[in-house]
Parts: sequence; structure tokens; C-alpha cells
Amino acid sequence: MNSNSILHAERRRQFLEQIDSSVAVIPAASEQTRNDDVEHEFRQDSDFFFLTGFAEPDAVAVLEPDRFTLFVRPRDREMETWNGYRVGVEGAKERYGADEAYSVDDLESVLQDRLIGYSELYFAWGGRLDGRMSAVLGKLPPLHERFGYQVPFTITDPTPIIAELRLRKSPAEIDSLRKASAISADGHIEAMRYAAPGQFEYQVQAAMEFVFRQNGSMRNGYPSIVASGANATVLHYTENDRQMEDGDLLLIDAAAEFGYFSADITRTFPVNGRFTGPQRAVYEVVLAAEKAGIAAAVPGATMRGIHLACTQILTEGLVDLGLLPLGVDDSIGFHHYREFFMHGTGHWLGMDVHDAGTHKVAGEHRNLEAGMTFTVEPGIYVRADREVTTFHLLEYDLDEWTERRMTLGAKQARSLEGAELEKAEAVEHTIPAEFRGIGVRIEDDILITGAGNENMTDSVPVELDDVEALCAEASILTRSG
Ligand SMILES: [Mn+2]
Repeated sequence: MNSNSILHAERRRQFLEQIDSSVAVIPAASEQTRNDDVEHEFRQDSDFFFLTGFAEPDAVAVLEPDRFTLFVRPRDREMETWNGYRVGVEGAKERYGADEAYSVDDLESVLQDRLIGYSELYFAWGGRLDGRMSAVLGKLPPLHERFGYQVPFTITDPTPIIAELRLRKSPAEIDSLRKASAISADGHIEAMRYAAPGQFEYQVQAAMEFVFRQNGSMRNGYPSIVASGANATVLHYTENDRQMEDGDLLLIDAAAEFGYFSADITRTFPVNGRFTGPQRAVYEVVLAAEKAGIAAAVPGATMRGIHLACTQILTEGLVDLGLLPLGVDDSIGFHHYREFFMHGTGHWLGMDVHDAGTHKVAGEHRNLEAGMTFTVEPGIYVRADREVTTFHLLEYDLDEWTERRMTLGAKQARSLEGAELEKAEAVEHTIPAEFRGIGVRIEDDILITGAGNENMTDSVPVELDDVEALCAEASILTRSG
């Protein structure tokens, strides 16, 4: 075993400790057809990769207290000629530390035998293995009835256990995340140099992603958002097909993946290299809010605490800019800031850009610990098409509304929200024209340390003067047109 497979073996040991002499069946991801015999780019399921380090599709891992078994696609000369190399059964043992390995075609027969003797099975229903697992499990009760074999009648989802392990990053994982952050930062820096009026958003994307690849990242952590002008007010805009104009801001939310860990950076800068007055004013508010959020990110704090710190500063700024009708306290109590800042301040970051882990433990906001990594990303988005906005004078608990959205579903929750707001008094407020169509988000990747935090992505400038200076630098790449 190499050092990499030792890392995965240690994770399996930690996982097995949590499931206490039971057995777990963990499936890999499958390829998804794009069209005909062309597949979408494959990326292994993060939980599966976390425990195995094995990157091929269709595999299954079986974890027992004293045995690690991998089911893999068998070597097949013809298939490999067409579709690429397979590690195969022997390679699974030699290179991935499997005690035993089989062709995935033999899953049912081997698994049926393997599950006998256990009273509890860890397996997540709802995936591609459902059919094959129910076939195996359906054959077990008769063996119990006829021969008295112990078979697993309890089936437990292992996902929350793996999520807890993924939430706290080991030193090796932090190294990968730092590397992903550094590569992503370099890409953003190049994007600021490259962007210019007349270029298309996707051309800036290509310049940035060139740097990602050149610096050793095989793929992005998520689809790049390259949103100019009013596109920046669309949170998950990924068309990236607009031709940029003089005077636009460009919001880029993009990051590289390295060693199966993804960074997550957003920067917003002027396409022509100079912020206008209104752009500058909005940007300064978002930057101050981001700094307040990062300052609040210390051991023992909570993601909610960071959100409140950001929201306070952001709302003060929105009031100063004349974007809100009332004072700061009312704007927070009535959640009027949500008209312009409608998302959370951050999320866990790791193998997945929105990484595994709950925000609450036993109903309470989770305390931050050294080794946890997440984003801080306030934003202000002023719709281009809304001259007058209605602000309702209804005080409500954002936690309760969020919970209701989770339990009832967005559609039903929204209609309840609508009905409650409808009954409340409201004020109409004209949105100052100079701010309409401006969207600004600033996002960095934070690691909680023993003493406070480390901003892993602070090599991309955020101060207005530094951003303008960087925009004025020459790109390493040539522009077309
Ligand atoms: Mn993010």
C-alpha cells in the first residue's frame, strides 16, 4: 500500500469504529449517458472515494471489522480498448489495499454469503444499488427461519457517520484544500487581468480554467459562474455566453479541484478595470460584511453567528445606500435585507463544494472546531427590472421559516410565507436607479485553527485599489477579436 491508500485505510478504520462490529455496503457512482455512447465526464462519489480512494465507476465496497472487499469492473481487453484502462480485481488488491476483490458481476452471490452473521447492515437506500440489494436481502430471512442464521434485520444509513468524519479535515486533507485554494486563486487573478469589454464571458472562463489546468487541477469543483452586468444578480448563472460591455462588473464564482478537494472563490471586478461610483459603494458594503464574517469565524463560534455578523454590517450598508426603507434594527427584524442578500453566508467546504455535515447538532447550531473548513460569502444583488419594491412589516424567525421549507417543501412553504406577508402592513420603496442591475459577491475559504482562522484564498485581492491595479496588469494569454 502506498501513502495514499494508508490514508483511506485510516478513514475506513475510523468509520468502522463508529458502526461497531457491523457491515457496510458503499456503492461508487455510475457513468451518466450524455448521448448515444458518450458519457458525461465521470467523477467518483465523494463518500466512496473518501473510504476507498478508488476512482472507477460501478464499484462497490464492503466494509467489515476485519475485511475490506472491493467489487470492481473486471479487466476486459475489448472494453478497455474502447473505454480506457481498468484496475481490475488483482489491481484492487495490490493498489487499493482490498483484502479480497471480485468482479462486480459477482456482487449478489458473494454479498449474500457475506451478510450472514451480522445483525445490522449500513447501507443507503435510494441509489443505483437498490434493486441488487433488495434481491440479496430478500433471500436472507428464509435462511434465518430455516437454519437460524443471524441476518441483518436492521438497515441503517451510513451517510451521517461519513459526513461527521468528512466535516473535520485531517492535515493531509487540509493540504489538498490549500493546494486547491492556491490554484483557484491564481486562476481568478488571471481572469482579472484577462477580462475586457467586448470579450465573451466564456472567454474569461477559458483563461481562468487554463490556469487551473496548468497548475495541476484536473477539473473544476463545480461549474464556473462567469456573470457580467445584470447576470451577476442571478445566483447560479452558468450560461456564461454574454458579450461584456464597458462599465460592467464581472462576478466570477469558480474554483479548481485538487486531490478530490474543491475550493470555492468569488470575486467581482470591473470589466474595464475601473469601478464606477455606485459599483464602488455596493462593493465596499459587501467587503465590510465579508471582513466582519471572517472576523467572527473562531473556534466555538457558529455558522449562524458568522451569518449574523455579516448581516448586521451588510444591512447597515444597505440602509446607508438608500436601498432599504427603514432603519437597521427594523430591516433586520423584518428581514428586509433578504431582498438583496437572499442566501446564507457560507457552507462547509471539502470534497464537495457544498460539503457533507449538518449545521445543527441536537437542534443547536454546531460549534466550530479546528479543522473545519467553510466559505464566507456575503453578496448584494439589486435586480435590474424592479423599480419599486414592497417591504412587508412582518417580524419572523428565519430559523423557523428555513425549517418549514425543509419539512413542507419549498412550494408549500412559500405559499404559507406569501399568505403571512399578505396580511402584514407594507411599505413601497423606490430602488435608487444607479444601483439597479449591480450584483456583488465576495467569497473566501476559511479554515478554523486553534487560535482563530486561516483565510486560504486571500491571495486574490479584494481591496478596491488592489483589484483595479490587478485588472490593469497584462494577461499571460492573448485575447481574440
Ligand atoms: Mn460558495
